[in-house]
Amino acid sequence: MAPSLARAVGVARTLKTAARNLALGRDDALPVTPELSRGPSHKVDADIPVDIGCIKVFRAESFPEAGPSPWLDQPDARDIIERRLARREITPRQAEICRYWEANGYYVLRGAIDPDTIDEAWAAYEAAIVRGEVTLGAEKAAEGDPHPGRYLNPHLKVEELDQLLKHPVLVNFSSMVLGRPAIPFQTIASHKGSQQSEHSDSIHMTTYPLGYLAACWIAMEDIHADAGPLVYYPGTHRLPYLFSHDVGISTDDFRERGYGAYSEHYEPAIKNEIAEHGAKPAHFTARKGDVLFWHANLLHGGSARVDMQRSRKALVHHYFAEGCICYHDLSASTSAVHGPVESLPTCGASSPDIKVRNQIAR
Ligand SMILES: O=C(O)CCC(=O)C(=O)O
Ligand SMILES: [Fe+2]
Repeated sequence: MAPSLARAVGVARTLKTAARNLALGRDDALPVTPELSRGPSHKVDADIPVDIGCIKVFRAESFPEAGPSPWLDQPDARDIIERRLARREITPRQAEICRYWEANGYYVLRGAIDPDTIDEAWAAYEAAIVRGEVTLGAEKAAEGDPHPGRYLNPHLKVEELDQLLKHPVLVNFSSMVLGRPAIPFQTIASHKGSQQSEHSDSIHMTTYPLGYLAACWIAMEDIHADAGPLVYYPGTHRLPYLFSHDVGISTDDFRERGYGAYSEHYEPAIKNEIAEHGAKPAHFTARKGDVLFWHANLLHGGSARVDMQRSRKALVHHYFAEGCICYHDLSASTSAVHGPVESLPTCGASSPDIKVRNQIAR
């Protein structure tokens, strides 16, 4: 393509995405853009209230089996979508997305972020690496692997990535599917395919009530099929949630052996689930700026890197919903979103629900 034509195509694409972003950002009958500056919250919006200060062990089995489930996980989600559409609380386009999400547990928003925003964000990340503010490990997948490893929470170091985490299209989409304001939680930047075994993010970031986590994967460049694209299994969000306790990882086990215990127990259990249910993989071969959103329990991972030379630049965002307790089931610890452990309210300070408190503390 001639440079001037390429530039014109680029400008047209940017304008088209900007127009769509405006529409998506504004078209938000359901989502409410949260106040992003808010500090840690301990208010829990659940059918059975739980006092965060009384929980001794942050594991799934410590919490009551209680909802409410996110609106699109409810048995009558389809009817709720149609009712909300009829009341004009959501647009026909949002209804279509919600129906798709309910059935498949993911959604691909093509061209969600304009290429210029992507390039500026990635350039800022690279500049932080050059300045030594972000240090990447080698994480070599094989001899001659030319690409560096992943970085957790780069948005804390790079302003442009923090802006992207708060991008209205991403926050509003997540708020819409969660049915509550989405709060930015965590980011991961990668230059290459992770080849990470299949998992549900809910074992890494669990919420009470369950299901109030949404993730998105932003293609920071065009993603080739040989680069080890994200692999995901449509419909698996409906399988039962699997936690450490369910696969025989005790708190001591994780403390002593860490992710060795996870690889030994959790990963094969997930592979079994996939095989047993005949779940079919899909691969996110994307154009720069495309975004894949997925449900708290959708099984996914990093597929094999066929061509080690190919990069796979991406950012993953995780958002959780307002009014949840977030914790790390494997290590049985409360999430940093609630602030330091010392700052958690003391037992009895935040909830009057004595019955549940006794049950939890037992
Ligand atoms: O990027 C990948 O290959 C996997 C990322 C992932 O599973 C996650 O961040 O939740
Ligand atoms: Fe994941």
